[in-house]
Amino acid sequence: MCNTHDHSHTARTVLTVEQDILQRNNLLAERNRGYFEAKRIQVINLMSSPGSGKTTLLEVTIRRLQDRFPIYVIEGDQQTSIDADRIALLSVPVFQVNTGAGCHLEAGMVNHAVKHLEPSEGSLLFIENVGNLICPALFDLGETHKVVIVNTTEGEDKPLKYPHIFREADVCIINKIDLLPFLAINLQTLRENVLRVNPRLQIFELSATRGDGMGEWCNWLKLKLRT
Ligand SMILES: Nc1nc2c(ncn2[C@@H]2O[C@H](COP(=O)(O)OP(=O)(O)OP(=O)(O)O)[C@@H](O)[C@H]2O)c(=O)[nH]1
Ligand SMILES: [Mg+2]
Repeated sequence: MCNTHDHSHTARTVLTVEQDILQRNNLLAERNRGYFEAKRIQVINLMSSPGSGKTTLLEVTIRRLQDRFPIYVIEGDQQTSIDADRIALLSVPVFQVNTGAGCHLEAGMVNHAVKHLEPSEGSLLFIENVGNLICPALFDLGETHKVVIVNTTEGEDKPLKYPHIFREADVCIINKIDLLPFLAINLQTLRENVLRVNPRLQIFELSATRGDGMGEWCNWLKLKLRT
C-alpha cells in the first residue's frame, strides 16, 4: 500500500540533505576561491565524459607550458592512480583524489589536495574531474574556469542532452577532430548545439594527439596567467 505522507516526508528529507551538502560545498568553494585569488593562481577544472581526452590534453598542455609557468595537477578518479602516474612522468606535482563511489570532486577534496600541493604564487593549477557529464556540474570547486570537453565520437546531441555542464562552463573544447574523416558527425551542428545551450561559451576545436588547435588553447591559458 502506498503511504503518501511517508513519501512526502522522505522526499523532504532527501531534498534537505542535498541542500545541506551543496551549501557546505559552496562555502568551502568560496574559501578555495579566496585563496586562489590571493595567490593569483589560475585554476582550470576539466570536465568531460570518460575517455574524452582530459589527461591527454593535460599531458600535451603541460609539455608546452611547463617551462613558462609553475604547473600543478589534481587528479580525480573513482579508483587507481593511473592518471596521476601519467602526469608524474612529466615531473609536475600531482595529487590523486580517489572518490570511491563518488561521481565528482567536491570543494573539500580540492582544499585537501591544495594543502598537500602548496601551489606557488602565479601558478597554473589543473583539476581533472571524475569522468562524467552530470555530477561535476553541480559542485563549485572555487576554480577560475570550468572547461567542458566533448569529443567528436560522442555525437552532436550531447550539449542538448546534458545541458547543465555546458551552462556552467565558460570554455568548451571539442576534442578528437582528427577523427572527423571517419565519423558521420556534423561538426557545425555540434558547434551550434554547444552555443544553443550556452552562447557565452568560448569554443576550441582541437586534437590533443595530433596537435591541431593546441596553439590557440595554450595562448588562451597564457593570456589568463598574464591578467
Ligand atoms: N584520435 C584521438 N584520440 C585521442 C585524442 N585525445 C585523446 N585520445 C585518446 O582517447 C583515449 C582516452 O584519453 P584520456 O586522455 O585517457 O581520456 P580521459 O578523459 O582522461 O579519461 P578518464 O580520465 O578515464 O575520464 C586515449 O586512448 C587517448 O589516446 C585525440 O585528440 N584524438
Ligand atoms: Mg583521465
